[in-house]
Amino acid sequence: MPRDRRLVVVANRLPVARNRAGEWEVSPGGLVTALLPVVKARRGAWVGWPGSTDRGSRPFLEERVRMRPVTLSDAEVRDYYHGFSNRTLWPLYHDAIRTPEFHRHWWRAYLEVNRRFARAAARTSRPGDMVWVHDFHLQLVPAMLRELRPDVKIGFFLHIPFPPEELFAWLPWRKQVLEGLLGADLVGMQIASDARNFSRLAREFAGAEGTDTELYIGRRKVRIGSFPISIDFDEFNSIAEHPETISRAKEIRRQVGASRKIVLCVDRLDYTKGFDSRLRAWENMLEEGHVTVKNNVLMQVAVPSRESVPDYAAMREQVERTVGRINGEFSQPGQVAVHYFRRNLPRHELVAYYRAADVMLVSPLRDGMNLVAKEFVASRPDLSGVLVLSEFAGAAREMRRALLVNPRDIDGLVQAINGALKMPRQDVRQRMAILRMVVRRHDVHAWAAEFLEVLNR
Ligand code: GDG
Repeated sequence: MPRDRRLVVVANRLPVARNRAGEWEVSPGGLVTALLPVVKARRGAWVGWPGSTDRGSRPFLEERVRMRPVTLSDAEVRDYYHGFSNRTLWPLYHDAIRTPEFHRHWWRAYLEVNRRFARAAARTSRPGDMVWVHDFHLQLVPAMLRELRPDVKIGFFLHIPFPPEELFAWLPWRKQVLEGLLGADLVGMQIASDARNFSRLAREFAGAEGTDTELYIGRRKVRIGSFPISIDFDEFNSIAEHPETISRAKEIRRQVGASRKIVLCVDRLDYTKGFDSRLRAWENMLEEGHVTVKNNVLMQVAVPSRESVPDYAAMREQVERTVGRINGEFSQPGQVAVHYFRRNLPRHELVAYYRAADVMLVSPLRDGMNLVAKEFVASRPDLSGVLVLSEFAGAAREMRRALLVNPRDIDGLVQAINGALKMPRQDVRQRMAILRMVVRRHDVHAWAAEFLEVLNR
């Protein structure tokens, strides 16, 4: 890890939020866990939106990090965040699973808010700093910041997929977005195909020249690379080994019926996560007698998200209807076919569920990486549990010893879940040991260190 330069992180959200008592508290989540210690170690800074309720805009010191809040008006939250970010870019970058909407007033808000972030980043940075900009909300910031501060190193990392030309070309502002990203010295993507898509589009629409890993804008070099994000392996592993977690996992198993095998799913309630085909596969398995409520249960933890976006509300209703239909058809007194939790579980409780599961089913239709798959294996020091993983999650590129599935193929899902439930113990242990080694070797700290090492070159 290069130690010489100070690090400024620029992300949609600050890493702290006010709790009920009005005090700042570190927000949970992989990105914050990964980056906050790095920023702290470098006495760096973080630029981000403090959340809708807070109007204060003065920089403050928290967690030994200088926080610079960027304030947004209600109209900007509506147009930049719920609109352009969540209803234009999110669906477009996820294979247009829902039709993206294109509105010029949303774009104007995106432009304006990106400019505000760039100005805040410019004011926060000192000559020679590394500025690391994150995610699809802020794709214009690298070029805007370069205009203001050509004396800093600029990195950008995209947490979601970068689409191929057939989709990206739909975007009326495609050239501006590419030029925005090309303002960086290093553009990082989750997997190689995202990086390739970006490089090709940059040559096609933004006048860049060069190869898939090194582009030139005039004489300025922009590096492109894939940096698969990861998790804090040791943290999950040690929570999983804690006696309280072990006894809670046993209790969960007892509560659902000690002899029943648990198939677990954990997702944000998002249409990219593949709820529908996964539930239909489970229904199919019950209908055809591959599984019975007496011996098996599907547990779905679904964390509410983006509830003000109409597609999300509609999807939630559909998921709940399907769960109701399956339970109506198959549940028995004291034994439901699908346990559905629409809530955010505390971290240690989540790990107890990971530990209690026989099969973890992660079947997004498209996902930049998917941290749940990595968290599950980190939570299995007992070397049991089988991971069934969608080919369309970035994580599938590294986690080759999972049972890989096409999430749209119901028969394929049925076969994979069946295979996982019946897998011989020796095979389960071997696969899990390899998966754990993969994630342990490349944890989130290695991810951040690799990105910053390349940026620092
Ligand atoms: C984006 C990209 C990429 C879930 N339920 C609970 C809970 N979670 C936590 C998980 C995990 C996180 O939420 C979800 O992360 P994912 O990676 O699965 O998905 P996105 O939210 O879509 O994240 C994705 C990621 O960015 C990072 O680059 O991998 O592809 O879409 O950490 O643990 N946490 C707690 N209770 C829950 O009930 N505490």
